[in-house]
Amino acid sequence: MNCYLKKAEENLLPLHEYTVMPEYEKRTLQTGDSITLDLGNYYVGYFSFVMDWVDVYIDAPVKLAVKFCEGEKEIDADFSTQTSFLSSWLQEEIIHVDFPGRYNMPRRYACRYVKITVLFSPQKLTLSRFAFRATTSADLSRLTFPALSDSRLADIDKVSVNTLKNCMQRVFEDGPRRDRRLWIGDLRLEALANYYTFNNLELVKRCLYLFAASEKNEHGFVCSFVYENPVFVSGSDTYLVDYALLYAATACDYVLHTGDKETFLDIYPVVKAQLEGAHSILDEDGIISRQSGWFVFIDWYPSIECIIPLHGVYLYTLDLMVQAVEKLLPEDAAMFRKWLDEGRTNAKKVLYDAENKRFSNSRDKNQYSVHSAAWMILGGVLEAAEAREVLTAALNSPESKKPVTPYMYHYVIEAMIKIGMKQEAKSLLTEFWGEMLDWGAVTFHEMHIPGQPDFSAYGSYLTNSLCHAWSCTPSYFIRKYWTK
Ligand code: RAM
Repeated sequence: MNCYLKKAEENLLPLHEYTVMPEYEKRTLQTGDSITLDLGNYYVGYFSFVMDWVDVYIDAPVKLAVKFCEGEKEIDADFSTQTSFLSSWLQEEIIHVDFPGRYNMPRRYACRYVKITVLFSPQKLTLSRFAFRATTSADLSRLTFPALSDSRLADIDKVSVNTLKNCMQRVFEDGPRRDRRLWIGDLRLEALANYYTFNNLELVKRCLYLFAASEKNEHGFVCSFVYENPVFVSGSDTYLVDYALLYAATACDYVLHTGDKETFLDIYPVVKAQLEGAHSILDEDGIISRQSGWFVFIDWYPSIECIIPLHGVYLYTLDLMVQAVEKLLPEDAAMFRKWLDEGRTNAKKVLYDAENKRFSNSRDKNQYSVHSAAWMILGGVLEAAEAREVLTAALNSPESKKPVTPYMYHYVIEAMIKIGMKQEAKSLLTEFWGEMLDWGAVTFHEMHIPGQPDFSAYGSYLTNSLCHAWSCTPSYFIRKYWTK
């Protein structure tokens, strides 16, 4: 076994389990009847129930449709007519229960509501003693909640923590209903929020090792996601350059947070290779160049152009690398510092439109976006005063493309804090994440456009993930910056 994989396995700890029993008033059911259970919160785990006969023994299998719903809208939606290319993630089973007694459903589900419809029963029956065995690798006994005078922020913090808790399983999953796997972009944000909440360091270590063990492409980039259960599979040939860089950023955050140099140095060859890979694809102007295929993520905005944001991710990661290796590996730190200085100078020269105070360039079809402003600021291309003007204009302009994911909003908020817009950052966070609370969220969603509850990048709102890892970072900001 690959030695990185072995270390990943050594850091796999048993999951915590607890059973949730929803309230339900038992009644007699027959063919055609439906019941809906509300677990009272969102959980990830395994469902079971007891079926019993009423006055006549049930002498043939009972056919049930059991539907697990992340949100209320799924309860009455017809999953069978869903045409989204992601529709097999919708959680609905047709089961046959042969005998009275407890029935354990074998698959893992992620939901708040469970709807059961009796499709056929030869006799009257009852369903009762519902039990949802929830799992998480978050140790709830480690969690404390900060005293916040702003109750809206306190509510946002609670829902963020709930989101993170449910995504923390054998790995930091992106979404426990969809895609149920370890993606780099999600991992980085979950790890940050985890440091300020559950502080499960083994889980971060495990995930860092899993990517170190993954396949690499011709530039040395790690795969953007891996599967680890039941077998380790890395790839599907997805190599996103921004995610590869953010793998290095995650390793830097880890060593800066924990001081665990041993783990960092262990994976360092892979970490360093991500920066070298990005440096090797700079064009003649010293700007990261476009590669063939699906090569960068940034956000789910349908036609977002990515070169400027990606160059910002490169600079941002270099900056973190300098901090992480300054004392440990001074020669490498000097090399990263040089690349960073050159990268910033080139960005300002080539990608910045100083007259209009915006980042836009033919490489990105002159598209104007909040994404490019935020990432260039995180890359340290502008001084704070000018950066404030640029970001404020991009956020307020009717012409600019705006993010559609909490993932990208995380980086917008971080950029604001970096350039001294702390108050504005807090208001934006409260407004953006707060609207999801108004829509009834008990976990934060994968995508969110203010005022457009049905938006989806996947052809159907139903296949959006309603408990999505990358949405959990309000807890990071609140606990790091806004608690007294
Ligand atoms: C989707 C998921 C995941 C994200 C990738 C890029 O499949 O939302 O969280 O990291 O896209």
